[in-house]
Amino acid sequence: MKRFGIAALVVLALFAAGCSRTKIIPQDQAHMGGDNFVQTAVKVAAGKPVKFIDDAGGAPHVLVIGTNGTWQANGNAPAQLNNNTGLNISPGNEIDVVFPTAGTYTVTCKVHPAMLLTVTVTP
Ligand SMILES: [Cu+2]
Repeated sequence: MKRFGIAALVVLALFAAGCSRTKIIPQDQAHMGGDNFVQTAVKVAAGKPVKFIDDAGGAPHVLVIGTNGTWQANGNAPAQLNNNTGLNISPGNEIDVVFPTAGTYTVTCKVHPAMLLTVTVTP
């Protein structure tokens, strides 16, 4: 019985350690590394913000609506992302961007053209 108790404690401790390492990212958060989106898709309801979070060091990201580092105009997209200047986000910063209109959008980075995020905005 004592052995079982110790074994159970070990299993519990390992389980707790495993859980604390598993980070669940909310669907409306777009985390960025030095040159990538940590996850490639986010989902949000129309009128609610996507939180763009630059967790890493390195060059700032310059986010625009589009693909391959190139802005592609989309009248339904948030104004902050829908221009060729883009939204600057520096390491350590986070910026909320409200998507007012339902639809599917892609966000890329002018500095890192391989960055691609799909934003699904539900009605
Ligand atoms: Cu970037």
